Amino acid sequence: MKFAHIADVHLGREQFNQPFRYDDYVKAFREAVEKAVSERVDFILIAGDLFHVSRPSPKALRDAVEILEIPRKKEIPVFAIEGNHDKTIREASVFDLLEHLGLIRTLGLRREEKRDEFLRSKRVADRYLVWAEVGDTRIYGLRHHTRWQLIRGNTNVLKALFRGGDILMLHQAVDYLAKDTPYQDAFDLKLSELPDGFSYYAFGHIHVRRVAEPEQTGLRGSIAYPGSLERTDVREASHLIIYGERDKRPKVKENRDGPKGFYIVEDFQPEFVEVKTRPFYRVTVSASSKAELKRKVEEVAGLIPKEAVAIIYLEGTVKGGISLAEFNDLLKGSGIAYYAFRSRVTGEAIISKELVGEEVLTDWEKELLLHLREEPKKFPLDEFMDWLLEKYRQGVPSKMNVRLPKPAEESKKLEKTEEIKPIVAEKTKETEKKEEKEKAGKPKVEKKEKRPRPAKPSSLDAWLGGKI
Ligand SMILES: [Mn+2]
Repeated sequence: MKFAHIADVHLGREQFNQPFRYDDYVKAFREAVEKAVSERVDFILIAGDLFHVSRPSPKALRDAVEILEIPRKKEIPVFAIEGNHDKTIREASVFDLLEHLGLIRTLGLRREEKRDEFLRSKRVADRYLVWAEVGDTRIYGLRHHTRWQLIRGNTNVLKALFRGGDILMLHQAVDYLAKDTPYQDAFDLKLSELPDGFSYYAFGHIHVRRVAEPEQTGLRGSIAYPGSLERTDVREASHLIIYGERDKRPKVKENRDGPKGFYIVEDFQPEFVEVKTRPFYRVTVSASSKAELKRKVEEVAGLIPKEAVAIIYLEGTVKGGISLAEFNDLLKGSGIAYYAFRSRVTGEAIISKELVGEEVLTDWEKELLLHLREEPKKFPLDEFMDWLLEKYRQGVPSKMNVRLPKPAEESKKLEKTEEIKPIVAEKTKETEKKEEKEKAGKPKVEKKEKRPRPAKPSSLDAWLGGKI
């Protein structure tokens, strides 16, 4: 059994408002799918963010249809989940349309039962869990959810839904693999929160390539992120040029997170397949005067290939600071496909940003700032509101990614403010028992159903905060 694992395609994105960047994203997807098909895979997985937005343009949709026709003609099924960029709470999504055309099959919790050559369904609360079977390989998946939807009190929705199988496809950032990525302090799941018993964890969301082997994690299978198919952020640059204040000449090196592509997985072992992408240079030029910055920038331009994208950071302490307008026309004649300057130059007597961050802001304010700095697409308003409400529910904690309060703690709070009713005491006992069991490593989430509950009927909908 052999399959392709692709993630974070972001079709429809026109990076830097450059039409050629739209084409680059389409080309990368076409190359990945063609390579997968020529490898004669049994199926293709798309682990979220096929599109850059949940309502793609007709052009992006046409390109997706054209490319997805390639595996369909060879009768290679494509299984997909929605990512944070392309999920929707509307009743019908673009994924439904592609599914209707027979181009993809969407896995996860769905409103309707799905059964065909590959899809199987099981009723869960008021939804259907839809998974795929290819031969004797069982593939499960769930679209992107926020941490606050997945881990609610001591209910872990993932562990409740998934009790093992061959492949688990998710679009979430796991802390263990998020080091040195934008998700380092904003992960969705801790390693221990992943359901065990899968031979391969086909993940998306982190845009750089990462694999964690079973020996590292203690899980049955590897957790793998193929990374985005094209470069979505300067951190994913192919090359780095550093021209420091004391350097006689610039240093050029390849970025460890530079190569882009996807995995071909055989016997649950991922093998990286590179996809050709446009060179992308991240340049840092440091100097103590405007004239020196300009001279160094012109010198560096000779090292950047014409077809490249280049983001040039200007650094140093320059009297009176600089205006980027004076740099924007500097490389006009260079022929470089796209370049942009970012200034980190400081005038004198500026309070260190680090000092402000460390000394003045509380942890919760730092986290808030971190979220506000995110692109709205990456952290949409509805998720931000979820997050904010959850923080307030917890009484604005001071630690990042704090553990959610355990029901036992909540009960204690109740005891202080209200009369102790027998039912509260009973709940606490049961919760304690449950916690002991969890400590022993056997979470039994279905027990929750037997606990005294409010009049509202239990449903997965309620677990997920009314949004699936
Ligand atoms: Mn993405």
